[in-house]
Order: sequence, then structure tokens, then C-alpha cells
Amino acid sequence: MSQPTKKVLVTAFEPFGGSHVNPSEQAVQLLAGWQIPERRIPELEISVDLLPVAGGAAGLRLLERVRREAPDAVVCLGESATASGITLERVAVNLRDYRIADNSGQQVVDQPVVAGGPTAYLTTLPVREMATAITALGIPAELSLSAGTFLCNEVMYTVLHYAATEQPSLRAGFIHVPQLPEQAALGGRGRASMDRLTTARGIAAALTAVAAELRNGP
Ligand code: PCA
Repeated sequence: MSQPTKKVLVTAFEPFGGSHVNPSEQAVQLLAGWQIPERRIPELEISVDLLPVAGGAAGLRLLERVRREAPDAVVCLGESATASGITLERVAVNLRDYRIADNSGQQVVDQPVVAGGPTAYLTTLPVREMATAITALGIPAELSLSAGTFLCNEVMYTVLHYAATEQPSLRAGFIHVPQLPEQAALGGRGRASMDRLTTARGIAAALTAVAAELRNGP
């Protein structure tokens, strides 16, 4: 008997901080284009979106899409210059404290994501199983306790707050991906990197674990 289809929304970010590329955008393009075998998860309908690196606007766009599509899970992706593997975020904090200006030129300091909201939310994605699925392909993955205080944390907190207050069945979380080799090459010695195909395969493997959770979930 075939499984009922579940919907997953996967988002990436546009380039930021003076870079012309964002590895999350490239990974999502590969996922959307069916170029990788690991993406063939029959019971999962995957849709993708690209978010602006702009405070407030990124979360608004994401929630508008979530309200319209009513996915079962949201997996947001972004770039981290310090990630050495695919990094599954466990915690989103209610803090915006940008270390650089966003793409609209604003640099927010010491502000909450949601005024009066809880201090933090834990991811509702099965991050341990996702990490296991990624490493089973021979691709490095790790769990992380902080998505930072820039746009990646902001959208993670925003979607988890939406889920907590409006759609408790929604699973959501964030994955940081390493820079592309061409970005790391500019960053100097000791910078980790991952090519876009490897990153996309790792994300597809992570989505397999999300699909299993949705299948077996409450
Ligand atoms: N990474 C940034 C924002 C956009 C992105 O891809 C972050 O880690 O917050």
C-alpha cells in the first residue's frame, strides 16, 4: 500500500556579506531539479523557496509560504563560514544581534525576534536521525547548539514560534551548510568547505529521516 504524501518546504538564503553565491541556494537548486538520486523519496512532496537575507522580510516571506502551502515540515538551510560539515541546529534563541549588516543595510543589535516570546525553542526535526542518515552516506554531519543571532536563527525562531502558537503539528528546524570550495579558498587557511553536490546529497538524506519521522509520528 502506498504511503500518504507528506509535504516538506525546504528554504535557502540568497548570497550575503559580499559573496556572490550561497551554498544553501545551490543545494536547493539541485534538490528542486531532481539531479540527485537520494532525493527520490516517494512519499515526500518537496517544495523549495529562496529567502532574502533581510531582517523581518525573511520571516514574513517564510510564514506567508507556510500559511499558503500548509507543509508538514519546514527545513530551512543557510550558509555558515565555520561549519565543517552539515550542521543540524537544535536551538533557536529570541535574539537578533547581527554581526554584519543584512542585505537591506540594517544591522540590528540586541533585539528580540518576537517581543515577549519565549527565550528559545528547540527544533522539532529529528536531528539525531538526520545526522545519522547523512553520515551513513560518508558525508560529515554534526549537531549544534547555536544557529547564531543573524538571519538563520531569526527564521528558525520565527517558524518554530509560528508552529508553537498556530500549527503544533508542524515540524521545523534549521540546517547550516559549509561554504563552497571557491568561497573557502578566498577565506584563507583552515577553512572547511563542501561541494554543492555533496551538500545536496546530505540534505536529501536528512529529508529521508524527516519523511520517516512524519510517517511514524503522532
Ligand atoms: N547564513 C546566515 C544568514 C544567511 C545565511 O545563509 C546566518 O548564518 O545567519
